[in-house]
Amino acid sequence: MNDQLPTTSPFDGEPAEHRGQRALVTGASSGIGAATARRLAHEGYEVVLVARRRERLVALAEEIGEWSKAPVSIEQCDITDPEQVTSLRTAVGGGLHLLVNNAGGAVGQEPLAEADFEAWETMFASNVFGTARVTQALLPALEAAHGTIVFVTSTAAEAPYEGGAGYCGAKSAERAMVGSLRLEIVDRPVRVCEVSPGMVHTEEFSLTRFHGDQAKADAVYAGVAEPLVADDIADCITWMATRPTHVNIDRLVVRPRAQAANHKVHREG
Ligand code: 8X3
Repeated sequence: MNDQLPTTSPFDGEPAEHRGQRALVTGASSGIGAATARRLAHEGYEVVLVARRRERLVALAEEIGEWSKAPVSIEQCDITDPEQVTSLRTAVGGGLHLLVNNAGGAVGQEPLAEADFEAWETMFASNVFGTARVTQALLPALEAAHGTIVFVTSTAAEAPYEGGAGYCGAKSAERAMVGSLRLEIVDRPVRVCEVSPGMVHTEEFSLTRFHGDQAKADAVYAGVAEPLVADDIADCITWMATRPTHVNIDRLVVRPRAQAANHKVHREG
């Protein structure tokens, strides 16, 4: 056992007893996904952590397992690989109460005139096709449990910005999927929700976007007194999921106070 791991929940109050519900979080290895897994575990969900990086999932499962009263498990899966998604469906089996479609992200911020279409393919593979495949694969299990799906989109889907054609396009496509799905399954007992985060300072989002260039990644948040942190979005997701089951929160758009719009960010100094 790693004695660096916390032995108490990072949240106020005792973790809830196991509520007999199971939640699956994609992209759980860092950022919003990891924060959401912690929050849901604190609320008493049995959490299934899904991501490509097994060692990160193991460390997070150990951390949560130190204090959570509900079981936590891991499923290594690259959601862009159809065979791995099929295996995930088999591993999950029946009865899933909550799916958090968080895996995805941005790669590059070039103008269209200089766009790297391999980066676009990477973005569409995870944010759009991978998310669609996971949703399709797990829909029967969600329906069996009268479950909820929360898609983590982005304010990139609210309005395009310069250099965002690929990412804004992918997140807009994901948003369209959310809207279509909600219409298609209105007669079934599954809620379809969306959280649309603005500027969230996480370990990896901007670093990935700028191909590991830490200075460029840091510049995104420069002078912003309080960008959102991953747990702010995890808090929103947990709130949406824990409303009474007849209440469907269609979409929450969440930005830091200093970001009034994609283009309007107050920076100090
Ligand atoms: C994150 C928000 O502004 O980088 O999805 O597109 S933004």
